[in-house]
Amino acid sequence: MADLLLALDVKGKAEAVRVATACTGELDAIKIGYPLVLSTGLEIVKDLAKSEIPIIADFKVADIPNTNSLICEEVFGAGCAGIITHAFCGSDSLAACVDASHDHGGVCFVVCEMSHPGALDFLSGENAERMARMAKAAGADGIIAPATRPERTATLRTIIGSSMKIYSPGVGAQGAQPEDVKKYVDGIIVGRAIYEAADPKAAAHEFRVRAR
Ligand code: BMP
Repeated sequence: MADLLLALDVKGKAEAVRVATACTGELDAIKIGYPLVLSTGLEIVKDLAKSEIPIIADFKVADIPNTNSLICEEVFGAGCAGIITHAFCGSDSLAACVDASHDHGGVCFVVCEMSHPGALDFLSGENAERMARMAKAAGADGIIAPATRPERTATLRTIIGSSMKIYSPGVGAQGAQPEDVKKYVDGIIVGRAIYEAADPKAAAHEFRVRAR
């Protein structure tokens, strides 16, 4: 049984609030990222907070430790419940992100293997497994692993164990189905297949039911 996270990659407050409001009751969390936040500012977090579900900032943080900590300060200060970081900058940068998240009462998820085909160039295989071990050692709350390669997500699950969560993108527009990964993960991340649907609530409802 997996939760449903909406990847709200729309532009502008009106559209973001329209989709989030339409999906009320069907979502377990909303993931926001650069497309939305660059078009609205972080104030959008307060507008989305009305939906009373956690807002996770997918900023794929990838910098030196001090900068990572400063980014976390802004994200959690704005009201987010979680942040998504990269691990490839090294264990000190990763630890800064995890520690700052926990200091602010939030959670930190670590990108290990990405869902798109180009991930096979670098963000996959041995590198992904190494980053999963790093995420576990850093005390991260979970990892991001691909629904498009469920066998890889299953492998990463064996590395992190059951005490950490896995959120999995790639369902819907990228071709994966909830049934492909739901037994390995704690949540599926769905964007376009919900926010571009004629009836986002109905689409979200269907994904939620299929993820259960
Ligand atoms: P969509 O369902 O529209 O393909 O959106 C997927 C979301 O998950 C996007 O926000 C994307 O940035 C994110 N994502 C992904 O697709 N693959 C990854 O490996 C990591 C991601 O964060």
